[in-house]
Amino acid sequence: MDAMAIGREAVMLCDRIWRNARLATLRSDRSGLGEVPDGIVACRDTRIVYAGATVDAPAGLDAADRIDCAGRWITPGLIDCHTHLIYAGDRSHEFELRMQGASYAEIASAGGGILSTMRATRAASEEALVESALPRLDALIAEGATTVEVKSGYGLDLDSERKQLRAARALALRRPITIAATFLGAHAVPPEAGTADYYIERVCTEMIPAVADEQLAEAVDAFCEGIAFSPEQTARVFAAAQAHGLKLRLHADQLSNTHGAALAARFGALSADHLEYTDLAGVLAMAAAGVVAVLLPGAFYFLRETQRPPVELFRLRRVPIALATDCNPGTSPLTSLLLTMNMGAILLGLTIDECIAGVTREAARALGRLADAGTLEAGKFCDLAIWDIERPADLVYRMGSNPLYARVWRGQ
Ligand code: DI6
Ligand code: FE
Repeated sequence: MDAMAIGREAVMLCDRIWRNARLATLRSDRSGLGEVPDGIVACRDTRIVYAGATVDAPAGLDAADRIDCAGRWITPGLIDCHTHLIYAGDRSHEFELRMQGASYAEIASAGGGILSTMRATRAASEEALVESALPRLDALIAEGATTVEVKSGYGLDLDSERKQLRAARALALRRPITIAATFLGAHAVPPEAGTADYYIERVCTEMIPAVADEQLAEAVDAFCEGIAFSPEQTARVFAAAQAHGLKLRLHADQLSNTHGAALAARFGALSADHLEYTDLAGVLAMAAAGVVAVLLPGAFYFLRETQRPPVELFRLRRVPIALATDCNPGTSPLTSLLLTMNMGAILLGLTIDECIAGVTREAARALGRLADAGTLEAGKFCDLAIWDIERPADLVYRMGSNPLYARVWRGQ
């Protein structure tokens, strides 16, 4: 081999390199946040080709575009793995009623709650749904979000659910963001359905097959709760979803213990979410099945819940913990993953590292997207958040200020 060929082989050219940075890689083969005090991230064709210590970088790694991060911290782009971002209407009046003493359940049974959002969502065009969701999405993006899950569940008939899912996916055409769409037809019983059983039948035999056929969602979720659907009805939804190759998520044990966590585990769901009332048996089942616990401190706060999810048991049994906004008009009008992390620490007792992992690596795991996102590792999408902070704890500590310096989605 001649010298030139050797020289050429030694050069590993990529599109862009972020250098002189401190990294929180979140790699699970490293302890804590997988911190690298003097690191670089290199990107080619939307994917990371190297993320790690500058001294360990492959010889000859170079790029035309080399960005000096001046010692700033880089984390994986943030991931909001549980939102109801697409909806129409306004529920601030219900908030006023709640502040005057009405309960969430009372408002719901008086025709408010999910059904009031359903009426507004049915009446809205797909474009209007996209437009009204963009400010909420932009708030998440402004804090470094690069992947956002979006659920349907305010249409509650096939055409309106389709419209909601199309609007969710259209968000990705309007902003540089990865959208993961989830079908939540089993969110509430629409008035025209009569009984819950009849509606669940429609969900299983008409809606799920159509959603799967048209590839409108990658996962199916359900609201398993005393005020919503029973474990038995939820099991029917899960069986239909599995028959159509869709992933499973579950709103479980939020307001009471209906053994939703164990049900999610029995079906091999990716995640069970909320989990305030989950008991030891539920935690053990989740641990055995590898179900991610998605904790939603925004809803816990907004509903003034007092029963905390069993965080110590999750830790002890090594159940992965993710955190998300649950952004929705009724119980968590929250569009900040930074504040979500702060609430995770203060209200739920999570550590700093658990909070940061909860909106990156573990959120990716909850979406079944760990191969593509959630850590700074070669092969994953180059989704980065670059922060003006001294220590990672700054991300969890602050309330209401945003230290994001730059956000990178797929290398751009
Ligand atoms: N759990 C919740 O807290 C929300 N949905 C759900 O499944 C409530 C949604 C709403 O009130 O609009
Ligand atoms: Fe939710």
